[in-house]
Amino acid sequence: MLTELLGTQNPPERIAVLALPQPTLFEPDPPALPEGMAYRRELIAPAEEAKLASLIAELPFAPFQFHGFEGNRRTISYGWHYAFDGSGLREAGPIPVWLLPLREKAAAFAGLPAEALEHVLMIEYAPGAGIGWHRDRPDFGDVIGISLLAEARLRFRRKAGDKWERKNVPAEPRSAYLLRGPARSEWEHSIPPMEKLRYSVTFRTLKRAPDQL
Ligand SMILES: O=C(O)CCC(=O)C(=O)O
Repeated sequence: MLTELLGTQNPPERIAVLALPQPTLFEPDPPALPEGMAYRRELIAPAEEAKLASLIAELPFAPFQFHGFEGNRRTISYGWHYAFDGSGLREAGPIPVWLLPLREKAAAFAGLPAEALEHVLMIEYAPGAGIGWHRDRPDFGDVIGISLLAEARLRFRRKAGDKWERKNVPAEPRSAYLLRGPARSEWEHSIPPMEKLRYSVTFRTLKRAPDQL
């Protein structure tokens, strides 16, 4: 469980899966998305991706912390930060100004006002880093993920009796995905260890109690 969440597990069957040829992306058919998920190719242009990647590379990333253990991906959050050390959700530094145009695009894609995306988590997946099976914290609402530099295989699973129903969605560089509804609340997702450097920029809304609105 712990190694799954940290994304550090590397059993032989995963290596075997990675050695298979990459799926042909959306050809001939788009992949079946979990209900509530939306996907947008080329949310940003290659020049914007290159500029963002060069700025993101300079950020003071730190290894992902989970109850005293370290994952092999590195992260940094703005707006709000969720700490897996019992302290939970805390305010973090403001979202960098250079990320605001990306937030505008993410919000328009999700049909939300940009200010609703109060939190951003940036992840650096060096080769070998992934993320284990999880659903995002219930403190958050909608999740919009933007992929930079390398394609990831977003794996989804949910319990169906004593089996798992599974779907795979390629998250292409410059694309965005939205997790809402069952894709957010019923399905777990994970990313197997990357072969090449990938950055993800994940914007989330906050779920607030009515007296905090
Ligand atoms: O890198 C991604 O696109 C997924 C990130 C993710 O699942 C998470 O931060 O909870």
